[in-house]
Amino acid sequence: MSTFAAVMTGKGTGAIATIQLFGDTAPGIIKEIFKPTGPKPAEFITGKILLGTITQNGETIDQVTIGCEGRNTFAINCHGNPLIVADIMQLLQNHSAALLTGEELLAKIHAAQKGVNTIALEARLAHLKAKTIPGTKIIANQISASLSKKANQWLRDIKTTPLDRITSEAERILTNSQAAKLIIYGCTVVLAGPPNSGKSTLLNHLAGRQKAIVTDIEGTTRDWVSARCQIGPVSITLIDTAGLDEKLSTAPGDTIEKKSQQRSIQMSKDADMVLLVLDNSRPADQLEDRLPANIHDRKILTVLNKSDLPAEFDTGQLPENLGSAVQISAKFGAGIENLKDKILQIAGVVDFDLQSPVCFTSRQQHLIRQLSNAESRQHAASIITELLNAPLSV
Ligand SMILES: Nc1nc2c(ncn2[C@@H]2O[C@H](COP(=O)(O)OP(=O)(O)OP(=O)(O)O)[C@@H](O)[C@H]2O)c(=O)[nH]1
Ligand SMILES: [Mg+2]
Repeated sequence: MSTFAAVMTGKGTGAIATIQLFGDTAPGIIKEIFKPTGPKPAEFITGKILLGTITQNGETIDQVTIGCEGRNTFAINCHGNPLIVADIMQLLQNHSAALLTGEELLAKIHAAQKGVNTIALEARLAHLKAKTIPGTKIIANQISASLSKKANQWLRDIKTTPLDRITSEAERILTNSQAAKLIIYGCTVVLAGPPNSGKSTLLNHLAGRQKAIVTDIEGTTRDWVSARCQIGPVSITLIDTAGLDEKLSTAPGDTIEKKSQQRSIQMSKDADMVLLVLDNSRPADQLEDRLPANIHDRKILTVLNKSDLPAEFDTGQLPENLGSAVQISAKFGAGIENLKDKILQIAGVVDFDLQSPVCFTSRQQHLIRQLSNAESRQHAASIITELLNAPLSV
C-alpha cells in the first residue's frame, strides 16, 4: 500500500484547514517534512498531538499541529489560507503521497480498517458539509449514540423485539430526519408571488442588507437573487424570484419575461419551502391565475405584506391550504419575528431534539426506509447490519 493525502475541511476558507495523511509510508513522510517545536525528536504515539512546523528545503511553510490518529494516520492542522494548503499538498505529493478527495481517503481508511462503523465515517464526511453548529451536533450524536446505538440495540434484541416495533421506530427516524436535514444542510426558501408584492423588500430585510433591487415598478426582479440568513438553528438560503404573472408565462415567443417566469416556477418547485408573498393593500384578484398548479404541494406559507397600509385583501379568497396567513410589513419590519417562528414551525425544527436518531446520508435514508417495510426479523437484521458495516461508497 502507498500513502494518500486529502484536504478534509469544507468549502470556503476557514481559519484552520485539516489535511489527512494515511498509509504505510505516512510516518516516514511526516518525519521528513515536520520539525517539532523544542529539542526532542517527534514521537508518533497514537492520541498525541505534536506542535511544530512544516518545512521544505529548510524554509518554513506553516506552523502546524499534527494529530497522531493511528499508526499510519495523521491529521495535519495548518492555517486555512488556500496557498498554504496547496503548498503542503504539493509537498506531500513530492513525497509520493497520492492526492485524493476527502471521501476517497475515508473510503481507503474504511477498507483498510476492518470493523469501523460506517456511520462514523459518514459522519466525518457530513461534518464537512454541515451549515450550523446544531447541525454538527446532530451528526456527532449519531456516531456512538443516536442512530448507531439504536441500530446496535435492534441487532442485540432482534429475537425478542416485535417486528412492528422496529418498523415504527424506523418510520419515526425517517420523519425526524426531515427536520434534521434542514438543520444540518440548510433550507432553501423561495419568495414567490405576484409582481410588486414586496418579495425583494422581504429578502433584503431578512438578509439584513440591500441585496435585491426594490422599486415600485412591476416586474423589477427578473433573474433570481439569493441571500443567506440564519433563523434559529437553520441556515436559510432565500431566493427572490420574478413576480408570477400568468400573461407573461404563456405569452408566445422566447422573451426574457417568459424565461424568468419559468425560472420562478421551477425554483418554487425545487424549494424546501415557499413563502407566497401577497400585497395586503390590494384585493385578492392579484392571485388570479398566478399560482402554478404544483406550488400547492410544497411546504407553503402565505405572507400578507404591506400591513402598514389599509387592508384590502380578503383571506377568504385563498385556497384552503394557503388560508393560514402571517401579516407583516417588510418595509417597516413589523411581524417579522412571528414570520420567523412560523418558518421554523413549518420546517418542523421547533423543539427538535438534537439527540434523536436520524439519517444524515441518502444511503442511511434508503436503508431505514427499507427497514420501515421489513417483512421479517431476519430481513430487518440484514438491513441493520448493512447500515452499520457496509463499505463506504464514494
Ligand atoms: N407600504 C409598504 N410598501 C412596501 C412594503 N414592502 C414593499 N413595499 C413597496 O412595494 C414596492 C415593490 O416592492 P418590491 O420589493 O420591489 O416588490 P417585488 O415583489 O420584489 O416586485 P417584483 O420584483 O416586481 O415582482 C416598492 O415600492 C416597495 O418599497 C411594505 O411592507 N409596506
Ligand atoms: Mg422583486
